Order: sequence, then C-alpha cells, then structure tokens
Amino acid sequence: MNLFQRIGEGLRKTRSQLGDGLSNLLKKPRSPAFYEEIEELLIATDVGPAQASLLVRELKTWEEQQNDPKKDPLVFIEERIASFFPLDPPLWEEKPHISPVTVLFVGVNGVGKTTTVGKMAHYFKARGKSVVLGAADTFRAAAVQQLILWGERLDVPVIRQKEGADPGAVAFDTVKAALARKIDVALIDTAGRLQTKHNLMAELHKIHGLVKRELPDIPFETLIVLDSTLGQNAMSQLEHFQKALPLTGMILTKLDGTSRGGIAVSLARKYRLPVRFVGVGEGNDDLLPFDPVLYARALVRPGTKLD
Ligand SMILES: Nc1nc2c(ncn2[C@@H]2O[C@H](COP(=O)(O)OP(=O)(O)OP(=O)(O)O)[C@@H](O)[C@H]2O)c(=O)[nH]1
Ligand SMILES: [Mg+2]
Repeated sequence: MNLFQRIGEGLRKTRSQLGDGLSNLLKKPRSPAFYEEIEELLIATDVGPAQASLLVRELKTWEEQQNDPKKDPLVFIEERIASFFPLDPPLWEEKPHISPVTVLFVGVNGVGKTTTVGKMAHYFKARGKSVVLGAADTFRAAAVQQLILWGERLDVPVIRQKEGADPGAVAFDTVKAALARKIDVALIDTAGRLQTKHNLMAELHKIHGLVKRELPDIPFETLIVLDSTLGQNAMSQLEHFQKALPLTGMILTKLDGTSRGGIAVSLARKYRLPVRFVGVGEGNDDLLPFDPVLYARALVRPGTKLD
C-alpha cells in the first residue's frame, strides 16, 4: 500500500461519512438547504463550524462563477481543505544535517505519547537514522518499563533514571547522550498530565526551558499528542498546552477509531500548528507522516487513483 492508501485506510470511518456523504449530496440540485446539508456534514466530522461555514461560502461562490460544468466540486473542496494546513516542514526535514534533532512529546494522559515515541523511533530507524529514547515520564515505574520495551524491540538505547527523578534532568541527559554518541534523533517521552493542573504544566515549561537553555543550538521540536477521538476536547488541551510551552506541531492519534477525523482541519487552521504525524493503529508502522494534500484527498475523494 502507498501512503495515500494507508491514510485512506486509517481514515476509513471518517471518509465513509464525509467522502461518501459529499459525493451523494453534490448530485442534488443547488438550494439553500443543499448548502446547509453540506455544512452539517462537515461539522459532523469535526471540521469545525468556522471552517465548515467558510468552505460552504467558498463553494457557493465557486459554483456561481464556474462556467466549466466538468470541473468537480470535490476537487475544489479538497484543495480548500488542504490549504487550511500550515506548511512549515519538521526540523528533521528542514535541518537534516544538524543532530541530534530533539523531540519532546507532551499531552494529556493516555492519548498515545509513549506509543508514538516508539513508532517514531521505528520511523527514523527505517530511514537509516540512529535514535535514543528519553524516559522523562518518571511518575510511574511502569511508564519507564513501557519505553524500555520499545527500546528492546527496536534495538535503541533508553536513557532513564530512578522513579521520581527530575524529568528535566532525564531530558537533559538524553540530549547529552545523543550528542556524545553522535545519535541523529532524541525522542523524549513525558508523563501525561491534565491541562488544568497548573503545577504539572509548569513542570513541562521547566523541562523545555532546561533543554533549550543548556543546548540552545540543537533543532528542538515540541509536539503535542492529541487523541482524535476526543473531538473538540482536543481543542481545549491544545490551548492549555500552548500557553504553558511553545509547541511546534502536533500528532493526532487514534484516527482509525473515529469518524471525526476532520478534527485535524479544525486544530491546524485555528491554532496555525502543523500536523507532523497521524496515528492509525497500534503497530510499529501505524504512524504516518502528515501530508495535507493526501489527507484532504483521502477525506474527500478516497477513490482517486494517484499517478
Ligand atoms: N487504535 C489506536 N490506538 C492507539 C494509537 N496510538 C496509541 N494507541 C493506544 O492508546 C493506548 C495508550 O497509549 P500510550 O502510548 O500508553 O499513551 P500515553 O499518552 O503514553 O499514556 P500516559 O503515559 O499514561 O499518559 C495504548 O493502548 C496504545 O496502543 C493509534 O493511533 N490508534
Ligand atoms: Mg506514556
């Protein structure tokens, strides 16, 4: 399967609602009710009220000005959805020659941070990069064990300290180890935390600040991991985390389990934050690099043959 097919497969639930729904609706004659139905469909898949309303207004204008009846309105919708995503590339693509690229993973409990760290290690290893993992979730011994298991499975080192250790120190050690061993990528897991717990959010700010201050020249991404099945609640998580520390991108997990995969569109446009990867399952390979065009196409025109 190519990437487009894998995204389509991961988005199965959303695309059967949005893609099929749009194809059926677009066969109907145009009327105010028609545009309302399109808007409702977009909102139902969590594209967000603002984006839905904008898309429908743009579609209406486009159709009124359109004098080529052969042009497919689905292509127009796809292009508009793709345009809602910021395009800045991740640092591991923008600065591939500076190492270690460091990635700090943050997010609420159970969203899929540790699993994503493991999958991302696999992603980089498969591309010939060396990886080190940092177990900065020092709250629970089980959390460190979970990461060690990934490390063993993928044959990558895991930097850790004892339970209850300062997570900032672990993060710092991880980057130092990567520098000393000339490792390409350092991936740092952190403990899940509720966005409303101020002291825990302050701790993240501290971890981030420590790495940044001591090693100001390393390419440093801070990614928020969001569970896409949580819908609009993911918005509030993003807002709180963004206030606590400078995020550079997001990872949306569990897209395979929801028909509301339009949440990526809402989040990216409202917060102008690029999506780096999407999680579409629990296996090593179930983390796909995000491509706005392929994503929009998989949502809206899943049957497209790519040349
Ligand atoms: N279906 C599906 N399950 C996923 C995905 N990503 C993670 N999971 C599952 O979600 C559950 C929680 O994942 P973890 O990686 O432990 O989550 P976490 O954010 O590290 O959790 P805490 O450390 O407790 O905050 C596990 O059962 C994962 O297998 C995904 O993309 N799709
Ligand atoms: Mg975890």
